[in-house]
Amino acid sequence: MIGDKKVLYSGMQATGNLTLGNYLGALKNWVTLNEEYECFYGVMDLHSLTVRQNAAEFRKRARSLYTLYVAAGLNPETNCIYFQSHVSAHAELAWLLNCFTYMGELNRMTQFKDKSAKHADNINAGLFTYPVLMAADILLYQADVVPVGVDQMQHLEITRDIAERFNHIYGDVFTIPEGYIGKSGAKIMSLQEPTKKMSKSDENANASIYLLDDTDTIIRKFKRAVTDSGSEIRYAEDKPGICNLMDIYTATTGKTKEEIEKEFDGKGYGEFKMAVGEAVVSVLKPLQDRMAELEKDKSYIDRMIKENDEKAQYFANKTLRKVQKKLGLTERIR
Ligand code: ATP
Ligand code: LTN
Repeated sequence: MIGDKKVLYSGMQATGNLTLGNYLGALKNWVTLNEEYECFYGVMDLHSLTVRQNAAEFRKRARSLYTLYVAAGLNPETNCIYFQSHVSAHAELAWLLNCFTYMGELNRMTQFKDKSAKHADNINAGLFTYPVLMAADILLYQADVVPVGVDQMQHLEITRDIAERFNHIYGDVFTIPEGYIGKSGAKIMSLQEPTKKMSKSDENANASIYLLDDTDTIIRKFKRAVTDSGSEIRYAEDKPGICNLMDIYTATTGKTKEEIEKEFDGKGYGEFKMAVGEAVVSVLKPLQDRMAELEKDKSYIDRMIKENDEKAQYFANKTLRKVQKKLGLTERIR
């Protein structure tokens, strides 16, 4: 708790361009939950380093992600939006928590398995201990709730296990966080292979809608989206392509599956794809306009970065000092 509010923590890696999956699965929910909680949102640039980055591009992309959070509707004056690498307590707590995490637990993480298969030439220790750094992110701020897409729930479970293990030995040091999955958009699938999640690191650009794609590109990608045999717009297990488009339509218009089935009764896939494309454009266009505005005002974003770094450091260091003390590390002399 900070004041009388519960704490919300979340973040995204600064790798690749954000997709509609990131928006509907995460960012959009953050905005909805915003009022109710004291919120911290990190640009997870340390996590991004588990994959090789080009320094110049990376720097630009991380800043752009920060601005995108703001463009999506998170007010940096009332929410703490900051860069993970600017708060050294993240790396420090991650080390301490490494000593409370078992190899066997980390070995079970599906993201580690997936990413090792994808980057077979660079299976580094950071990729393996990635969930421990994520646990440190969350636990430093004593978060009550962590909104993420379904794919991150396993990392949230390990965070809870680590926190409970630590608390069991040292008393109530960490708040045990709960995951939060939004009602719709929890898992948006690839437009080209609808059994695979839409991912910003997908090599096929037609598989993902990027948040900064222009209108024509968005419509074209939806027109080309892989659909299933048959012609009915129906939410059914054997129609992963149509289900995904319906999920996207629900998440962008608020319409239920029944309403959509009724709306497109007797109409073909072509017409439905167009409607989904237009619904997505109407959600992304205002965000893109705001992004362009914000990018013109460098000094505003700079000021927000500076103020929020300090705020994040204050709360993070408070927890870190408590942990260090519990562990018996020698106290600083002031
Ligand atoms: P990468 O492809 O590089 O692994 P990613 O697209 O999965 O990245 P992350 O940075 O890992 O993106 O995730 C940011 C947030 O977006 C997380 O909360 C994650 O659960 C959510 N998210 C990512 N992809 C999707 C998706 N396809 N559907 C719903 N939520 C998603
Ligand atoms: N692993 C997350 C990004 C992330 C995160 C966090 C999310 C890093 N630290 C803490 C929530 C809370 C991902 O989305 N891939």
